Amino acid sequence: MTSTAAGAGQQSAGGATREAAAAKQAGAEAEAERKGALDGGAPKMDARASASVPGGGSEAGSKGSEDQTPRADSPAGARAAATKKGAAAQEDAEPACPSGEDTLLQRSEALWAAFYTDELEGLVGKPFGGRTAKIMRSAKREHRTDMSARGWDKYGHHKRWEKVRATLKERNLDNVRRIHGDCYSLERFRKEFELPAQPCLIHGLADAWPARTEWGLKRLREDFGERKFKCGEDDEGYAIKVKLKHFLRYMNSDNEDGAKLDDSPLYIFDSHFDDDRISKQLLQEYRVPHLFQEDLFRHVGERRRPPYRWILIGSERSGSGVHDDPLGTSAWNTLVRGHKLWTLFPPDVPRSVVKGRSLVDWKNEDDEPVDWNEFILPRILEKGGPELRSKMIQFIQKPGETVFVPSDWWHAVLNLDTTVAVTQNFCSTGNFDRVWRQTRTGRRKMARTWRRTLQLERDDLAKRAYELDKMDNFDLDQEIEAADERRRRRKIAKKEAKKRKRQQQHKQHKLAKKSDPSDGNEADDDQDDNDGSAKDAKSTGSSSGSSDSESADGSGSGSESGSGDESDDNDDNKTKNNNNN
Ligand SMILES: O=C(O)CCC(=O)C(=O)O
Repeated sequence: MTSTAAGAGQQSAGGATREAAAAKQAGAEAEAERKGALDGGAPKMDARASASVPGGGSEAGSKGSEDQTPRADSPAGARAAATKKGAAAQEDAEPACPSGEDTLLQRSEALWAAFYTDELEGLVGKPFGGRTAKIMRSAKREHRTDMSARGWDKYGHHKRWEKVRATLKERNLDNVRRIHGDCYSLERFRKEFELPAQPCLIHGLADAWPARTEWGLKRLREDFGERKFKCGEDDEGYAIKVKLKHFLRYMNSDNEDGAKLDDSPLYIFDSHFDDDRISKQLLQEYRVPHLFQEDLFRHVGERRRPPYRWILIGSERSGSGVHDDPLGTSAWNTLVRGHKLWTLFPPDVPRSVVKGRSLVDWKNEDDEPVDWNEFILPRILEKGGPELRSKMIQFIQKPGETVFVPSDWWHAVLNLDTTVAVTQNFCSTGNFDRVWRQTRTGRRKMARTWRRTLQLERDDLAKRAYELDKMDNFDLDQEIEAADERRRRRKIAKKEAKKRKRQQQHKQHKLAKKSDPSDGNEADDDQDDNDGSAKDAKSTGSSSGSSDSESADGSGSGSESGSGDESDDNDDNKTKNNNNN
């Protein structure tokens, strides 16, 4: 076991860390809360809540009649309903906040440290090696073709991780606004956070989720171990999938192929929640919080809409590189296990500044999330000075907490320990303008379908879309025609280039034959054909040299580019990405 793992294990086994000892009282409180969550202390989701689980298609506020009172199926809504008689005015329907909200929410710095437990310690399973190691090596090779599968520890992050984690904790600004979900109706939340696009950390939204008790690694392995989850992407953007049981063995291993030594471990980031029994089961175990029920992409249809919900399982040092979310959508992200360090910058900070690629010493460094947090961000801040620093929001998310990321905010996330989370992206009335403007250029044909269905279901928004187009002098139908024409021309140009290449090769062969008449046979023609087939073989991305039916599955079945009807030249077609986007 590495020193990193041992450190985490001690915290877990001993039930106390140095910091926790220093804040004994606070730590005890935290431990009690943690135990409550892990031992089944969290209440089960009530029947009404489970009736509108994510897969259930329930959506408040559809057809333009946004429900302005707290939802009756939220804890706050239930309380409000119980205490209010008759039709109370909407303003009056704001629920009472939990007592001592401020002190409860502004937890001491030492408190979160007490939460460090390494669930992996309790995960007794088959040892990592042989076939599993081979599968994971293959996944690594496909995910990082620029690196050898055995070179994932070359920057030695694991050796200094405890120190780095402590430094990150000290450096953490902890300046996010914290609220309690019970204190907010959708209307109030929209006014205070969605419309002004202000990030926040929300407590209490997941208290009734079965996931809080059920999404321990042991149970996930027992029930879903045989299911494949996406843990990376190959160079062409196709999903790399492995069975959960293999991934968990990888996470739990400190041998040369294991995640405990990897600088930036593979990260499960899976959006395929739609069709199989397991997805359905997972969908039953959380619910879309009452603040995020409006889901306007729903009108595009389940098959056609862009990917929008992901389950995330990652080791310490894995994470998400700095990015903004696709098509101007906002996101909520609820952590079920572990701790995540979040860093956010507002949309007005340029991409090149937040990425900081010019500040990387490429010979000796990488730009994975762990590198960005450890070295690149301090350089970005040094260069950007106090003005940039004042724009940054940074905090540590703990189990049960939900982060709201408004449209177009840059965000980077580093997993500080073993984490399990769920996240969904959405378009609502609150961010519709931004999403429409990006969808009409990023997913033109889908935008046209969407506008058409909105006309039936939310005519106010269909009208708003036309209004925005008029304002910006944008003609969607014309754009689609122009894009089709561009695509047609590109196709022709490609075909012609291929033809020219073939003719040239043919000429060369002929010349060669002339100068050496003995060297002419059918193999020459085969040569031409091989060009194409070699390329096909590469693009299937199958794991090399493995006869394993369970080798990392880069077959492309998991491509997440949505409908596939338009491969527009826009970044926004890309999905949310782990690691480096
Ligand atoms: O790794 C994470 O939890 C962050 C996920 C994220 O940034 C995203 O889904 O856009």
